[in-house]
Amino acid sequence: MTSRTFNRLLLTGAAGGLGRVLRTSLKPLTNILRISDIALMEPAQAGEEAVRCDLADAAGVRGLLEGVDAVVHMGGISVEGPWEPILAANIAGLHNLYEAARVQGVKRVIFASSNHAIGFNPRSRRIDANDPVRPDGNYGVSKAFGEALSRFYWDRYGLETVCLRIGSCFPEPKDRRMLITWLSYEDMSELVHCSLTAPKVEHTIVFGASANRDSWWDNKAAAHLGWTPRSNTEAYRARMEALPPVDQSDPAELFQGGGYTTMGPYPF
Ligand code: NAI
Ligand code: 15L
Repeated sequence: MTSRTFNRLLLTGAAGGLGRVLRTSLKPLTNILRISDIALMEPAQAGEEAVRCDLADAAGVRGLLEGVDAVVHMGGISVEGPWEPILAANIAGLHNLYEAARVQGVKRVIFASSNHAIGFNPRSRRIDANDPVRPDGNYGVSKAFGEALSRFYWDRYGLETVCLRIGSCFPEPKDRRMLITWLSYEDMSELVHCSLTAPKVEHTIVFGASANRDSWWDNKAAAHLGWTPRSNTEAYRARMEALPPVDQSDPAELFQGGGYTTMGPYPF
């Protein structure tokens, strides 16, 4: 018998920025942490299994999900860009993941969505999880797809998902916008922990920002996760506000998604 919550937890995107943080913080929750990425990962340590896999490879993803209890899905293209790689990793790849999870009887997926699923909301609006998606590019569309796909797997198959609409999760905020959108690594780890262990999540959408002074996002629809962010951006405010002034009429300054709203189009 074990006191750990899971026997085998799968972490995708384990070679990435957030995956590397979660690789450490998820360990106490599971007997075996299966880590996966298309890129090379640090070698597996005690209590880990490393499986290199392209999410676009359906057979590979079927094998990846074998024996897995729950998934923390961080893998995929994580920025705006041309359609084809996003289609392969974030659309076909996510479908592969959910089909494999369904076949395997996985109970819960924590899906890294993004604020770019709602990035075309003006900064003057405060929104919650019931507001419609307003993606701000190919990448945002793929995250909106992930939210719809996971909703379908809950309604049809009872596979629970928490969609994390992550703001900007880096060691520190990098610009004025991130004074509002920043999510500390500590708060991110705690959010994933709460999402995995809350007794019942069904299909939940939660905005991932720390307890910053200003916010565009209302998390009342995710209160059942029991997540309370503790970090904030006040220690960075003076430095960010001293950066060169921005053009307030630039769409990148008007919308929540920032610069993503002005990227593209890409060669077609
Ligand atoms: P990252 O780009 O550092 O990590 C993503 C990982 O996915 C990489 O290691 C990459 O090799 C892997 N990957 C890419 N294509 C793949 C494929 N076809 N098959 C398997 N693996 C593949 O991104 P980061 O910052 O760690 O973000 C993690 C997740 O959180 C991503 O899904 C991202 O979209 C989402 N997110 C992150 C935010 C942030 O501020 N860091 C904000 C909003 C969402
Ligand atoms: C994201 O979704 C990206 O993964 C990350 O690199 C940042 O661009 C972040 O959004 C953001 O909006 O700051």
